[in-house]
Parts: sequence; structure tokens; C-alpha cells
Amino acid sequence: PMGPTGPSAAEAREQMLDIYPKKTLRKRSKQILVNETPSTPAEIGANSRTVPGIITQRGCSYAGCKGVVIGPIYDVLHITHGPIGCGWYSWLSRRNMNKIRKEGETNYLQYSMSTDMQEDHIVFGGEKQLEQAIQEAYDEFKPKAISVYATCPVGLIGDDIHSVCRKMKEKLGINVFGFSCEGYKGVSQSAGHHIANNGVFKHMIGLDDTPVDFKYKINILGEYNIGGDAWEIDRIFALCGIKIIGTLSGGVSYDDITNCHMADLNVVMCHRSINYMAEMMETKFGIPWFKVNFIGIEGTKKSLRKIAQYFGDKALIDKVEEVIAKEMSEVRPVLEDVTTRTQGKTAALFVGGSRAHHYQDLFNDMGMQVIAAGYEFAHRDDYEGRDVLPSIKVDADSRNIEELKIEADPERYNASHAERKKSLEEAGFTFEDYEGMMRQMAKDTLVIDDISHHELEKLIELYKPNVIGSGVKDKYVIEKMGVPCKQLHSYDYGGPYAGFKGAINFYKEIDRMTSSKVWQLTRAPWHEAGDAPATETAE
Ligand code: CFM
Repeated sequence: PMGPTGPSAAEAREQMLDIYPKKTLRKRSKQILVNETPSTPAEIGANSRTVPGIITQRGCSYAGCKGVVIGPIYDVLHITHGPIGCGWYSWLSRRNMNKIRKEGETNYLQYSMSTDMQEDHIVFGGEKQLEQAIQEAYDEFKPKAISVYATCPVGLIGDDIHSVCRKMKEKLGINVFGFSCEGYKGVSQSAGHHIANNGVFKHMIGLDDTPVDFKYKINILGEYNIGGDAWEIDRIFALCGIKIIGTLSGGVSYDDITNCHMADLNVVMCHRSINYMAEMMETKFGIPWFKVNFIGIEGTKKSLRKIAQYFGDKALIDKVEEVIAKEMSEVRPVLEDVTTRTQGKTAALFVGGSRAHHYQDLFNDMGMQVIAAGYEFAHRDDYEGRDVLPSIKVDADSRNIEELKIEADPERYNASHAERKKSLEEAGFTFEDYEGMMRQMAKDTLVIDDISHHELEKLIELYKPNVIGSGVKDKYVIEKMGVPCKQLHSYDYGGPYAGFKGAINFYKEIDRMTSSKVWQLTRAPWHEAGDAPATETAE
């Protein structure tokens, strides 16, 4: 049996699938797996279209492009070309935190800019409106750069946002570029990440060749400063004496991004959203990259040590050990105290494309058992490990997004980085140890891709986990069923949870949530109304 009480994972799986009609059943069967042999994970059906009618947690391509990857760059002026809803709902709804870091910079993120497309534009075209919006935004704010995002109707009526951007770039003498990230492209926000990476690479990376005078300089890719995570990572790196040129894209400015190809190394935090960028920067500039994880103390320690080993200097290796020892002296007593209450409790995690994996480390630190987990939109490699990539023939997203053809830039390709990479590899240094979620999970746990509300309710009914990590689309359903929910996208109002101080915050928060008696007193509205609980009506 899985967890302290409840049926076996196989039985739970049957009960979740039970309700579906034949075609849906066939599809969902591939996406709900019992983790049998963690060393060689089974093939999971991931990154495929959600069956219409199922309540999914997923977002759209526009959300992945504007909302996730580019939107957080604080001094680029972001304009949504479309009806007002897309601009409105993506206005500060992700907790990527920002503050101006250099004099003379501006933070535009408190504004929501949209062309407010109307029926006229749908019928006669919206390019003039877009041109006018760019002009108006420029006159008002004089930004360094303006980016334009296409929403679904833009693609349907065929507005050419790129030619408008080119025209305005020439006219205004600033950088203006567009993203064809219409919401319907791909099967989730994952396609939007890819479109965003291509655009950032094409229009921003490599524009400023000013050398950065620092011994160890790196970029962190796939860290979006949710709840201040990037600032905790900055703090740790500053203690170690490592310079972060660009964090893509958390708390970052336009100038940082145009200059970040001057780094010696890229480390990748969220592989799902930005692996494309790491590969392109390696091809063009010769900057090596590897995967890191600053969620959980084990991951943080391992990642810091790996970076120090990469540079190979004894002084840096010692410094990193000193920082780890000092930080751990603060983490240890909190963890010991918290574990007396959290040991043996259970959790389930359903988040995005990397956190459902990364956050398992924090729960494991506290002696908690993750009984079920799944991503919303990750691909097979995020579940099964990067070594499955050669066997994935058609990527659902790649049908919609053209791969950029990147070549080495002979003038700026840093051959010394490439040589260093080669010699480190020969000495046994592993660059790509990206194992995926399933190998880390215990036998007989459930792995559920793109979980539906029905499946989630079943899971709660059968196991009543002590806490569920998820997002706002399910938070209140979960809590009405008497289980506390920690939002792992926004962190509710908490955080940071990365690094050492972040781990302390997380332990205390989960201890507070799982020790509270209030959840046992919860009576959902449907109980009061005399209705059967939702989990029963679903049957
Ligand atoms: Fe990467 Fe993210 Fe995530 Fe993601 Fe996201 Fe996010 Fe996420 Mo929400 S980039 S894949 S598209 S770690 S917004 S900061 S929390 S779903 S798990």
C-alpha cells in the first residue's frame, strides 16, 4: 500500500481511470503510471494534447512566452497585441519579483500594455493599431526596447507583427521585436517557452560585447525569481565570489541579457523552459552548460560544488565549502526541530515542468514521502531522464515551431571554453546528469501527467495526503476537501524557497500547514447543502 493508509497505487490508478470513455481512457492510461522500476522508468505519454472537456491545469503558448520567459525582463516594454483579456490576465499574475538594480534603469512591469483589439481590427486588420501603440508607448516612456506578443486572433487574421516591429525599430532607433506566440500553438505553455527562447536569442543575446572583469562569471538560466528565489541565489553566489551576469529571466534587465554571452558558464535551473537557450549559446559562443537545482539543501550543495569543480581552483572550492558549512549551521537546527513533526507525513505535487520534481527534495529533507507527482506540460525527458531524448521521434511542439539554425560565430566563439569542457569531460566531470523525476521517486508511487480535477479528487479521497503542492486552479478545490495546499507556482504569499534561507522558510511553512488542526474541521459547502461530497457525485 502507498503511504500510511490507502489502496495500492495500481488500484488507485484503476479507480481514477474507471470513469473515462474508451478513447479518453486509452490516452489517460499512458499518462498515469505506477512507478515500478525507478532505475529504468516506463515510457510516459507526456506533451500531448489535453482531451477537450477535461479540466486541465495547463496554460497556453502566450502564457509560456510572455508570461514566463520574456515578461519578467523589467525594463523592456511589453505590448500584448490582442483583445484586452490576455494582457489583463497576465498582468502581475506571476510572482516574478523585480527591483531596479542600476541607476537610470526603469521598471515597466507594473504596467499592462495592450493594443485592446476590437471587432474592427479583427475585420480590417490590426497592424495599424499595433504601429500606433508602439509609437504611443515610445513617446510616453522612451524605453530601450519594446517587445510585442501575438495572441490567438492575431494569428487567425494574419497580422504580420514582425514587419510592423521591423518598421518601428528603424523609425524609432530602439530595439523592437515580436513573438508569434499565439495561444493555440503547441499543446501547452511549453511551445511558448521555445518561441521565447528563439526570439531572445535572435534579438537580444550577443548585442553587447563589453568584457566583464571578474574571475568567475556565470549565467543562471531558467530562474525566474518567484517569491525572491533569484535574490537568495545571488546572496549565496556573492558569498562564494562568483559573479552572475544574467539570470534568465528573473529580476533581470535588458542590458544584462545583451551582455550575458560574456559568461564562462551557463547553469540551468529549469531545464524545461530554457534548455533551447543553453544549447544555442553553446553552439554560437562555446559556453558550456550543465543542469543545477537550488531547491532543497542537497541540490544546493551539489550545485555549488559542481560549479566550483568546473572552475577547478582550490581557493574557490574551499570558499564554497566554507559557505556551505556556515549556512548549514543555520539550516540544521530548524530541520531537526521540524522533522520531529513532519517525519512520515505524505505529500503530492502537481506543478509545471520542473518544480514537481525539484520540490521533492525539500519534502524528503523533512522525512516526508511524496506519494504522487506529475507535471502539467513537461516532456518525456523531464520524467524519464535526458538519455531518452534520442528515442523521442516527434515532439508535439516541434511541429509548430521552427528550430533556429545556429552556427558558431567565428569571431566570438570562445574556443578556450570548449577546450576546457573537453578536458574536464576526459577527467570524468559530468556535464549532463539530468535524471528526470521518475528515477528519484519510490517504487509504487503514482506519476500522473497533466492531472485532471477528477483524478486529483480521487487521489485525495483515497489517500488524504497531508499537503498538496499545486497551483491556483486547484488550490481551493483541495482545501475544501480538507487538505492544505501550498501553491508551488506563486508560493502563495511566501518565499523565497531556493537556497539555504529558502529551505528554512519552506520547512517552517510546511510544518505550520501540516501541523495545524484546522483542516480536520473543514466542512465544504456541499456538505452543508446536504449534497453528497463532490468525490461521490463524480462517480
Ligand atoms: Fe520552469 Fe518555472 Fe516550472 Fe515553467 Fe511555469 Fe513557474 Fe512552474 Mo508556474 S518556468 S517549468 S512555465 S520552473 S510559471 S517559474 S511555477 S508552471 S514548474
